[in-house]
Amino acid sequence: MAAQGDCGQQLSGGDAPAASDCLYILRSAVGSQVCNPVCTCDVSGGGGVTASDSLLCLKVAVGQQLVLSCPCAVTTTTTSTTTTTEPPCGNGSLDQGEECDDGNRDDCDDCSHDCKIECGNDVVECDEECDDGNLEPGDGCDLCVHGCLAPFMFCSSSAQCCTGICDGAIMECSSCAPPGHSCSELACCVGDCIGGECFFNPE
Ligand SMILES: [Ca+2]
Ligand SMILES: [Ca+2]
Ligand SMILES: [Ca+2]
Ligand SMILES: [Ca+2]
Repeated sequence: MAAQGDCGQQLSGGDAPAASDCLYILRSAVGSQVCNPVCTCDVSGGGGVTASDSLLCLKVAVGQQLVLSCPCAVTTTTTSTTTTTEPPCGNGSLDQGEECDDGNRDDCDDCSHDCKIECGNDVVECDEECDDGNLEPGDGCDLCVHGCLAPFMFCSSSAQCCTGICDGAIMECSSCAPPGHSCSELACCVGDCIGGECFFNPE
């Protein structure tokens, strides 16, 4: 909505300039009035206040659909709404292309500055002991902390295995005792437990 002081409206406060406003512009063009600010009388935007500005004003005042374009920040009808767009990453909600959004742009808090999950990206960073590119446990790296090895994972010592032992014959963690090993704590993988030791198919 236009108001007094808007483009062309030195006097009136209506939606469009009134004839009295246009007369004011004409007087200003001939120097008998002073527009304040001057730009509000230059309704054509042509630079300077002229008789043609008052004519354009008059056309609008009588209802012609013409656009007044005063070269000042104030305009007749446009109200500009300023929308502040927050940066999508760091706004706390998951937007397109984001793996996470923890509401900040900091690294090393599980969600990186560019909204990527830090653990599981196959890059050892921050305070990660390891990063094997996944979040699966049992493969030696469990949520970026050194972890134990699940059965059938390649191993070099039994201490690495989550359960059971490292089967030295195949170098895999085994949750059962292979032949030749003690069956006091683990059941035999194959064969029978005879005298505390696993024997494969003794028959
Ligand atoms: Ca976001
Ligand atoms: Ca973060
Ligand atoms: Ca990582
Ligand atoms: Ca893993």
